[in-house]
Amino acid sequence: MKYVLPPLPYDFADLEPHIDEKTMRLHYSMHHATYVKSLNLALETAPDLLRGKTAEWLLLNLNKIPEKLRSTIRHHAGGHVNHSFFWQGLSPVDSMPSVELAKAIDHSFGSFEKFKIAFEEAGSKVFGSGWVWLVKARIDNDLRILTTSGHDNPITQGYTTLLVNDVWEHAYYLKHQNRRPEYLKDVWPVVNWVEVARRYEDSLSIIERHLKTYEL
Ligand code: MN3
Repeated sequence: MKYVLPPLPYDFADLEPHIDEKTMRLHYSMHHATYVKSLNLALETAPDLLRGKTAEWLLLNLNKIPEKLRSTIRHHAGGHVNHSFFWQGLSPVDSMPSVELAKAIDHSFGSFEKFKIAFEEAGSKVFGSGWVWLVKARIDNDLRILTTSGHDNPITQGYTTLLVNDVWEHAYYLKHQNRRPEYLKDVWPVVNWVEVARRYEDSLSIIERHLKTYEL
């Protein structure tokens, strides 16, 4: 099985002016495509056990990957999973959290506005390259904001991911240069809340899928 770059659900220019066309074009066609290409390359020399698995499976089963390939696969599989998830969570169409999701956000953060401020703050503070996430904790169903460095993904720590923003410089440097907090604020109008709500509502089946993934 070859990993493939998933089609973008909108055109490069559709998220303008919030995310500019040139950034989208480079980010998807160069950065994400390179993770896919490098992941395929790394798998060429991997044991048969690892072939035909989803990129998510690889992240959830890093202990089954030979040490000499582990950090390469962790990086490129993470880059592929995170970017695929990121694109799906954006949309040029205006949307709002569903009633259920809005209630959960209010419960965990006090209000939607407070949640957004906390998410922006967490994203601003990521040192170096990484991601800022809204996740649901499996242990108590609470929503939390987490950050990961490199291309690490909270699914490996018992969380279901709902929303992510990419805070690697390549995600914003062309338009915002060093103003990462401004970029984090700019992205809100293009968040696909319909997709975030779907992930929230599907979180139980997503957890089951991950648990099964561990057993394979
Ligand atoms: Mn990126």
